[in-house]
Amino acid sequence: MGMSGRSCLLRALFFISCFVVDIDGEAASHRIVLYPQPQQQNSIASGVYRTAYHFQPPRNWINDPNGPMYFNGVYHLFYQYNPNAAVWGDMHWGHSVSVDLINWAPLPLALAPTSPYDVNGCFSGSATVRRGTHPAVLYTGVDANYEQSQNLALPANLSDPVLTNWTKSGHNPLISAGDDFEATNFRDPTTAWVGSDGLWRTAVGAQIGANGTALLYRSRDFVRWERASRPLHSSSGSGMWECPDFYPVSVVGVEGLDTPPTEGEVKHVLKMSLFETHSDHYMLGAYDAARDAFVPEGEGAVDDYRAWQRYDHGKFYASKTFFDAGRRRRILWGWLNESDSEADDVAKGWAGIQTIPRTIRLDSNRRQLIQWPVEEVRSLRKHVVHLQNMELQTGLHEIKGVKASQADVEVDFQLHDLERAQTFDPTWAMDPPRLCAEQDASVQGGIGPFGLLVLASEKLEEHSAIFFRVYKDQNAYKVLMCSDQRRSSLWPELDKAAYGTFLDMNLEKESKISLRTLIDHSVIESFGGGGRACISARVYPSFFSNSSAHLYLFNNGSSSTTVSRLKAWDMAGARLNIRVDELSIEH
Ligand code: DQQ
Repeated sequence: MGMSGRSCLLRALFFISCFVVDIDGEAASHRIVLYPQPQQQNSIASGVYRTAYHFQPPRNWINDPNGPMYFNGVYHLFYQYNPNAAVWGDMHWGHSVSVDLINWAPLPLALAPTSPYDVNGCFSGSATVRRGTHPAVLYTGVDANYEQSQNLALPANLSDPVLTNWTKSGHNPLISAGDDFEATNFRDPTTAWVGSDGLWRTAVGAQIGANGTALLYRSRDFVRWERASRPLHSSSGSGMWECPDFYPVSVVGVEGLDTPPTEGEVKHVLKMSLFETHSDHYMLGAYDAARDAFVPEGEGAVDDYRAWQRYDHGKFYASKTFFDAGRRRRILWGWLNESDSEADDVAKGWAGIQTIPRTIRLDSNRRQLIQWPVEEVRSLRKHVVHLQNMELQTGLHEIKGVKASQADVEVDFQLHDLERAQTFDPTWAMDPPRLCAEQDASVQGGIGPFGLLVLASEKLEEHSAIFFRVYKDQNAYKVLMCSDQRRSSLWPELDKAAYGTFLDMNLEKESKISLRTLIDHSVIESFGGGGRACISARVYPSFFSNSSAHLYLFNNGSSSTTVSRLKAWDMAGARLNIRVDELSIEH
């Protein structure tokens, strides 16, 4: 097929996909049932959307990752868990352990809301491995008046290799709210660190007036804590800061760092989860140890959260990092909520998953963080489809031979004819998701849109598009990355969003844009530009119950691009709920 034929085909397919969506919506509201119809199966509840290799427990609701840690050769992942329902509430700490971050064994609940100070929930918190030998978790308790305090729990038996049981401290509650803020806005202590004075520090999220803040507390014995006169950091108008996270990153190497180092060639990261927008933002900066304060730099120094950077531009919240002392890396986990309705969650009996654990480090440009799935994920790769130096002209190219609902796809797009890029309108910089929706995959451009159509039905009525578009700005090229779920499913009442961001990269120098997308039934987790931008999404294609998914490369730009390399792997399922004795724990 020639180029114009492909172009026609592409336009036709996009047209059909829009048309079918509209017609279906129209028809749905005027449907007349002449004969009794078989009950339509609620496809959301059918089980096909459960993940094969993203962490989730067998049933019920989960949200924030809590207290992740590496201890004695075992990875611990705790998480906010409602053991009795697939909706938020009655918060416990669930607990699973792993030796490879891929296969997990569930343990009994680590924390339950049984004490007066946490009777309304054991909310989020962090683990600290004190002196490398004594793990402790600090967590938020919510009392009968919904007032929040910070509390301590310790392993009941340190010689148990998986730390099955946890005991709440008899000194709880350790830290109560101050008089200058609402006790209902005081939660989620960080991993603690020791200052040069030998005192422990932890930061707790709070809201004072309209200001989001990470309050700082110090302690000699981990039990008696005093509030510092200044917060670690605060900002005006950003509202409640949930789940703060504070850690160093190396400026010179790729190794992760443990929380204490304040000297040497490091920068510090302060992350906060903004309650009002349900998005995680971070700032790069320095830790001024003398003042015990975080000093943001660059865009973080602008006192407006819209200028702060984001870990992920899609569905991603309440994340937390930990230092993996075994492999000297820092690992990030985030919570991916569902995009369906609460009624759907109840019908399917579960809600919430965790992202793939991602290593996190500073980019060589020192301006942003780079995230990448932990290398252990590669152990799940099976059969591979490989393409090299393929000219991707305007049109669609199906990637056959891979199970498209459970795959890991890596692709490099080599660009040429950059001068054909569309001219950039500076107002577009304000709202990349809107730009992704307005200039979606069906809107022809100069350089791009090109990328992947994933979880696509045979006739493309349903698909999600992950794509790039290049614009020519005054002195540089701008690269837009989008993940558009608006046509991901014919099921109504889903949150079908278009997400997007600009990639901070020098396209003239690199001339190549890479994309890695992890596809896992209802998850699309994408890493653009080698992990400079991430977008995670949750989708529920309606065709899943009776037909299999397709995967395409596409280009809807007037200029061709070269797929210099594509590898798409079938992914094996992780074993997410094995018995502890099936883990090979080395003693
Ligand atoms: N989730 C927890 C809180 C935290 C919030 C409650 C963030 O501790 O602030 O489930 O999602």
